Formats: sequence, C-alpha cells, structure tokens
Amino acid sequence: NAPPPGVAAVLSADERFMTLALSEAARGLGRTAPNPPVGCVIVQGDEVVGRGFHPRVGESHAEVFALRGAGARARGGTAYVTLEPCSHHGRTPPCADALIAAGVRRVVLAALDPNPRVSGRGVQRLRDAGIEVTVGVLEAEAVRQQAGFRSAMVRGRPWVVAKYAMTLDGKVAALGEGNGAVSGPEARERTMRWRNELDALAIGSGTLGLDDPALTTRGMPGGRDPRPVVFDRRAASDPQARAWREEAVLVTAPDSDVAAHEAAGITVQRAGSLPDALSGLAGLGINSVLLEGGPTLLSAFLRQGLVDEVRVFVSPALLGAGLSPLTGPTRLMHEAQALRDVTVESLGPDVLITGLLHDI
Ligand code: AOF
Ligand code: ZN
Repeated sequence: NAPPPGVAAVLSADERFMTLALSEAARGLGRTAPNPPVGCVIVQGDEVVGRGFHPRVGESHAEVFALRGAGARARGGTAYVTLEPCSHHGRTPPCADALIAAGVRRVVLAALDPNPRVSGRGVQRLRDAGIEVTVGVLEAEAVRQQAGFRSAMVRGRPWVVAKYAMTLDGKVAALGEGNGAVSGPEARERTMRWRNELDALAIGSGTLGLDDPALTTRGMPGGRDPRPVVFDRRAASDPQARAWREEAVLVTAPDSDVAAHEAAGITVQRAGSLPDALSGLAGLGINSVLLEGGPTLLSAFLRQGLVDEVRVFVSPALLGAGLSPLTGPTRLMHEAQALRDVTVESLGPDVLITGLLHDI
C-alpha cells in the first residue's frame, strides 16, 4: 500500500522496531559468513531494553546479546529478530530456548531461516512454549540483507554483485580501474562501503595485470577488507601483486601450474567452470562476491547467468573512445537482460543505478 506522493510511509510499531533490528544486523555485514547477519532488539512496552547482532561465526547469536542487555526486563517483552531464531545445537545453543527461558511473551520475525536444520522449527518451538509469533515483518528488506547467506544455503553458491562505473557514453574510463577517473568521491565512498559489506572482492587476471589493485576498503573508518578472489585460468598472474594478501584466493583451471602461487602461500581453488568455481568459493565460506571487473570476467559471468545483482555508476562525462564494460557478442535487443527492482540515486555528480537479475 504505497502512500500518496509527498506523504512519507507510516511505519507500524512492529516495523519501526524491526528497522532497528535490521540496523543492528547490518553491523555484522561482511563479518559473519558462512553465517548470516542477524539483529535483535528486545522491547518492553514502548522501550528498547536490549539490542544485539551476530558479530561473527563461532560467536553468540544476535538474540543472546540482546537478551544479555535486557536482563530481567526481557520477561513479558517482545523480541524482534531479523531471522527465525535457531532451534538447533550448532556452534552455539538454540536461541529459541534462550528466548523461552528469558520469559519473552511475543516474538516478531522478519524471515524464516532457509537452513534445513532450523527452517520452521524455530517458530514451532516458540509456539509450543506458548509464545505468540509473528512472521514476515519487513521480510523483503531482511531477505535482501541476508542474500549472501540465503544464496549459499539454498543454491550452494555466493550472491554475486557486479559493479562498474562508466561515462555517459557507456565507457569504463580505464579497464578495471574501479571507479574510473571520472567518478566522484561519493561513488568511491559507496564502493568502499560495499567492499566492507560483501565477503569477497573478485577480479580477473587482466585487471590484476593492468592495475595491480589493492582491493581494500582504504579510507573507510572501521572498514574491513574483503577476501580477494582472482580469476586466473592459466595462473599466469604475478604472485607478488598487491591482491595476494593473506586470505586471497586464486581461482584457476584444473591443470594450470600453480607452483609459484603456492610457494607464495596463496589459497588455490581449482575449477573447470565458473559455476564450479562459485560452489568452491561457497565451500570456502564465502557467501557474497563483489565482482569489479574487468569486462572479460564480467561478460563471462553475465553470459552464464551468474550475476545476481548489478550496481552501476554513471558519470556525467563524455569520453568518445574507450572500453565498453562488456565484451563479446552483443545480444539482440529482445534478448537483453532486464533488471528488476531498479533503483536510481544521485551520488554527488554521479548517478547510481542498481537492479536484480535473479530473485533472492
Ligand atoms: C539465529 N541467530 O544470530 C544467527 C543464526 O553454528 P551456529 O551455532 O553459529 O549456527 C549457525 C546457523 O544458525 C546458521 O546457519 C543459521 O541457520 C543460524 N544463524 N540464527 O537464531 C543468529 N546467526
Ligand atoms: Zn541462534
């Protein structure tokens, strides 16, 4: 029910508290894989008495931190959780049990957990204990936030976000150079935020050879660097390049010579195809990948239907000559891949256009 133009959407109380839980969860983005980012707030009457998020795999779940903050004030209160509370003994005990033990009266969830060890059972356990459970508050927002986890859990491969910057005449300023020379500082800052939030940052060997990019969140306060992933079929890239910091992954053909890379301590992931490579990355605990180029790698991903989301900066400059963001055979107009859920945003002098190629 969209409000009339000029009228801000009025959020229900449940939606307001779930918005808080989602912003708690966001603090874990890029840090929790293979686990999901999850947030929780505990409310007593109209007052938030506890909040928490899942900080990283192996540590306590969001509900535990929120309950700890609420203490005795959780009794009779409402818990807002962005994901169904777990019902299983994993690395940590079940959150459903913790909520029951704390005497919470009502639990509001954004989304069910796609993990087959949990899915539906967390809700059932709470209901069996007499707790009122509401499911689906701000579900679309939560599912979007958990896209990486849900993709890895359901499809066995990471959520792939392709990102590039181009001029008004559709040229990437320089091959694989991230923002390119024409994007403003706002676009650059947004890119650093994405690098901070996604698990891995992937480039092709061409980009590595041309730019020797650092693939970090440099300049971002509190930022954490994504895991570098380099697609280099022949393992011909320079093992001393800046991308090869600890944690970096070389994705290469089954029969390439990786002696020099192994000697440099680089993790090697062998794969005969891009889908295999992506399953391999999920196996390494990578739930989401930011694909930053260059055109060869991006085109290969697109042709094989492996890009889930696209984020493109358009800079108000005309280049006249230069590289297209994509290579290879041009599709006919009627075959063009149309984006869904498109957003358009002004970012300083640039325009950011995003959209989905797959549903989450
Ligand atoms: C929650 N709250 O904050 C998270 C949940 O190995 P474990 O014990 O960390 O369990 C991981 C699974 O728990 C993960 O696959 C997902 O199903 C769920 N994550 N659940 O109730 C949380 N992070
Ligand atoms: Zn849990």
